[in-house]
Amino acid sequence: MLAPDGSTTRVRNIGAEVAVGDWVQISPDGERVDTVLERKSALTRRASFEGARAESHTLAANIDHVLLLHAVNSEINPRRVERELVLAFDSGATPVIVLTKCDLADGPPPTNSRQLLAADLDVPLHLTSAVTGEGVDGLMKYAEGGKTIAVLGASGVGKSTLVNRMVGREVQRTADVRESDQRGRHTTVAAELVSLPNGGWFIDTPGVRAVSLWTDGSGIRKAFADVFALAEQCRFGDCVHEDEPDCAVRDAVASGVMSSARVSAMKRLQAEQEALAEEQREREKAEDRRGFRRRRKPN
Ligand SMILES: Nc1nc2c(ncn2[C@@H]2O[C@H](COP(=O)(O)OP(=O)(O)OP(=O)(O)O)[C@@H](O)[C@H]2O)c(=O)[nH]1
Ligand SMILES: [Mg+2]
Ligand SMILES: [Zn+2]
Repeated sequence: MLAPDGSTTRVRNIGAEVAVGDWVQISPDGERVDTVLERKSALTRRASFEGARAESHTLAANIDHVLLLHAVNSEINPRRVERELVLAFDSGATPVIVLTKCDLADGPPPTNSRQLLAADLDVPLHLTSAVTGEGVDGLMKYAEGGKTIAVLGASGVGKSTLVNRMVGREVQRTADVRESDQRGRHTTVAAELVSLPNGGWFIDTPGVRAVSLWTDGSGIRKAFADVFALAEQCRFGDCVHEDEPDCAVRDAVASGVMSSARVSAMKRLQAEQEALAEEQREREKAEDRRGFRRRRKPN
């Protein structure tokens, strides 16, 4: 943890849910975290361990921009980018798409969201190379004025190499990807807050395998703003774009204006969000019942 003079200090953290980037109050004896101050934004996903009930995992807190990193020398999966955009919009920070390793590009890399997602989104897209330095200054500006940027991406896409390049020396360990499939080795194992030369901050994060949603649906509305704009023209206000008459979304798919894969992806994410909401409601009910039994138990 960082003291106001810039030095780091270690305290025990008993019971408090703290993420990298949080502001905390420490007990007067300097021993433990007393309070975690309210977050202005948080990059949160559903915990990914097997069989997990609805639990959240915050990767980084109090961030201004989330950089979604993808390497151009492997195929970029638009469905994964969409999921990451939902997560990033839900965080309350501003998403930025970053295509890394441009020095290794076979063909011309996509230069805008339409080429990548078959959608015109108001999300900036940067091409970078940590080897040549191309595009790195363009990312630095997101941290100007003491701002915080966090990165999100699969292992091996170059998150730690990017922060090293921005700092100008090796502050984070990096490792080669597997030659066969370009996968990384999960070199970064915990999120780290790194200070940048321009006064801003960079939160390096471990590679994320599966991006599971932790959302109330608002991130989906923003990440699929194009579909939602079309849906305004559907005859029914609650159209789910299946077999309703006069559905503007299906018409747009039929005429080739809208990608059908994109609409299907949106529906899958909405179903995932609804399942999560249902799980959370069940859980709250179960907790209420337990609380009720405890209250009734004679002491
Ligand atoms: N050619 C080239 N290689 C790069 C670039 N950026 C990163 N790499 C290489 O990609 C490999 C993985 O980079 P890392 O920075 O460790 O990847 P990471 O995203 O931090 O991975 P995890 O910590 O495992 O999540 C290293 O061998 C880097 O040298 C780049 O712009 N160009
Ligand atoms: Mg790393
Ligand atoms: Zn419709």
